[in-house]
Amino acid sequence: MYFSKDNAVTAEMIAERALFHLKYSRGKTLQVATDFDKFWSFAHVVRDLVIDGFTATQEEYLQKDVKRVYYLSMEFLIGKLLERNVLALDILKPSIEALKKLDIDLSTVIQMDIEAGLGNGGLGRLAACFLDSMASMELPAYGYGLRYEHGIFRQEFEDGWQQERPDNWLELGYPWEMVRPEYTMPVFVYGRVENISDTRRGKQPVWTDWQMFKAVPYDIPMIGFQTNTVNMLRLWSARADEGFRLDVFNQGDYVRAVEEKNWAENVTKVLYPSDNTHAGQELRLIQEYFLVSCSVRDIVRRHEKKHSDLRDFAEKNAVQMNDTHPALAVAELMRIFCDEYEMPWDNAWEITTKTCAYTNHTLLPEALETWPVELINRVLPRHLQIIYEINHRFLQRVEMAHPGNSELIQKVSLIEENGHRSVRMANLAVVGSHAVNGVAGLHSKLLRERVMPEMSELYPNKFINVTNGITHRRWLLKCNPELSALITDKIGSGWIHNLKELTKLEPLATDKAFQKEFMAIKRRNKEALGKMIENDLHIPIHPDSLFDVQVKRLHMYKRQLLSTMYLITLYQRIKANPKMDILPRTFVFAAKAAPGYHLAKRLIKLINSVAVVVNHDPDVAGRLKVVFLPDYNVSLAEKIIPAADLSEQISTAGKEASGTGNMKLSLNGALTIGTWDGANIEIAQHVGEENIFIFGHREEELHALAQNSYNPWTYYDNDQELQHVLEAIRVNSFDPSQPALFMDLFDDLTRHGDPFFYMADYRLYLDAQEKVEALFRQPEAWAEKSILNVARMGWFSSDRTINEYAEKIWGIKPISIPDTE
Ligand code: 26W
Repeated sequence: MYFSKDNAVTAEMIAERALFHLKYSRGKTLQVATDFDKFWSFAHVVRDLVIDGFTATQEEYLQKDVKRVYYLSMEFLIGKLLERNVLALDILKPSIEALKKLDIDLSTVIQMDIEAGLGNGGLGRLAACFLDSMASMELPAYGYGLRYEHGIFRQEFEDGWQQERPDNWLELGYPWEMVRPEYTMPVFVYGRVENISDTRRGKQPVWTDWQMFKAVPYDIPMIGFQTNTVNMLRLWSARADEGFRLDVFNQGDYVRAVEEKNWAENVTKVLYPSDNTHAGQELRLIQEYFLVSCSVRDIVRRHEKKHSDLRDFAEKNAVQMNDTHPALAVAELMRIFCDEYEMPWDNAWEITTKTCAYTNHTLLPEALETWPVELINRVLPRHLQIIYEINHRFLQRVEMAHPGNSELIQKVSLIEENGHRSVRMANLAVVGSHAVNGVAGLHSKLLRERVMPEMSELYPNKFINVTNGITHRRWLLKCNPELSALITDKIGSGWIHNLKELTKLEPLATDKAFQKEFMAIKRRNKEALGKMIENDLHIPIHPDSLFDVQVKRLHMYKRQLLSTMYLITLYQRIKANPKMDILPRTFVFAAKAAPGYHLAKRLIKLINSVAVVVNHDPDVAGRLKVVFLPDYNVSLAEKIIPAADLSEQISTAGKEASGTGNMKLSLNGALTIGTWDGANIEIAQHVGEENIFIFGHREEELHALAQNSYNPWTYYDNDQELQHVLEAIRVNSFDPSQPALFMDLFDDLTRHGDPFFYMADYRLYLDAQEKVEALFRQPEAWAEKSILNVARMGWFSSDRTINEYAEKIWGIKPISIPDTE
């Protein structure tokens, strides 16, 4: 329960409990306690406050036997939790007071909090926003994921190059988790299938000779915002089983046996850091199965607490697969129903498909998961049989409806055959689900029309859209406290529960006094970020310059190189004409590149090289600054986003499934310069096309260009500035001691055919930037549009998104948890 009302939590009580934890959990006196000890103790006070709600919530779900949703995801990019939890419990004031008695302030304690970076980017952060919304909307929901020992790597720059360092987030302990060894699950891999005679059922496939290991759950409470609901995120950690490789122990090879035991514990060692490329490692497949296997068992276990059989399983459980990474859930449910519960295939299939749903998050072909049949056969032999059986029955039905159409069969088959055979995980997920959704309007359309046209014709009603959203509790209330206070002051606090209420700000957009207050807050946020940059990177920043922000994973399709080309163009213009009148701009980049993504890593080096030159050139006279902030993560995003003037969302049209950073930035008053892609389109529709800078070729146009043998050189030949920029990249004019360092980038845009249409959009982008510049020179006009962006972004709350999932896909309803005494 939350404690704002009568029986309020007092500062005395918090202080007393924190001192108790300091003494009995940390073994410290106040005199010798470190900041971390104080953080730990305070975090435990907060945690203690939610235990009653946590148990009451589970109890209520059980007693009322409500339908629950299980969100299966290989990634949860949570960030820090302490401040969020304090706000959710509405104990900010007494906490500030209480911590004084521990000789520390809340902001220091919050800084000590531990960053849970268990995700790569958009997909993982979306999962975290969804947990927030599901708890805040009182939905019976669970997150299931993996407790990686090392989350996304820490990024450092050495001589401008990205270096990856391990993230040791668990090193000092993690106060938000509770280990639950009593719910440990066994997991089986490898082995073979034997057909063994069963007296009742005849010959039955039996999976034998497997290796067993264990999954230990760690639960993190997800506290609803000022409600009694406390849901949980259950993260599994791999352990060796005592019986693991008992055969080798028995052979007396003790050391090898212990080594192999180690192998089992490697399963949850590290998050795979590539985003949008499928590498196909055996260990990754085992990770995916590990998540699926123990989560599904746990779901079945919970179901059986109230039900003697599994007949109404689909009426009580919904499983949402976050991309195809957990798509083996389809085969695992079938295996459990058929092999372990002896259910007839057709019944099992009906329950499985009614239970499962699949969200697609990317159209990039290199990201679509396929696993070699040979590999699945070795790791999960029984699952491969089941996948074959699913495919066989599915293709039979396709053949009945479209006799003799072998091309169709080959396209929709779960098995791809080109030289060697692989399982197409997206096809498995589509066939095994009752709903398949894309994450923004255009994306869902392209998913239907371009990626899976045959599937969407076979299942016209399965494919739907649910546009992404973000939790405004983190991405406005928490990260931008001053703006939040101003909003509340003007329109009341209703927006915190219903973000659509922000529209009440609209009439204030032209109010000069309000504009002043609003822009003063933006200015202070910029000063704060500027100070941080000066302290950490020793680059002086002018808070009146336009803060031009591009923060997201580094990828060629996201086109950080396009804004770099613009930046180089501006620099070259200044060099040609040092006295020119140019709007002062601070380019802020932050991005991690997948460790094996060579072009992306080179681009980081390029941006850092340009930064060194531009930031020190006296001709520039401080009018351009380039900052590449290292180690982009959730907490850094929370500092950058409130300080942004301009939000760069310039992906190649048709490539960014949705984007969610675009929403966070606009909600905090940044104007967007963006392509007609992903959720940019819906943002334009909501804020009004006059309040956003849309530019560039649209997806249909690019599609047509590609079909008519697109030639990047045409653009090159017709644009002198473009030639000049490309030349600078080709020869590396930023560091003549290392010529040709960036030849690969140059080649990609020219000789290699410019797959992401940089050349086609370059001039259009520059034109749009010119409009940005002109508007920024009119502070009142800019302020008006900025306010209108904030006022009209309410629809992008993940509460709205989750509502759509709950209604259209899951069929679950909110249930309020009674107060506990
Ligand atoms: C198997 C390798 C791999 C790893 C991660 C393939 C694909 C992924 C993710 C699906 C990539 C991803 O994060 N996609 C992003 O999802 C966001 C949430 O829906 C969208 O807003 C982004 O546009 C999309 O790129």
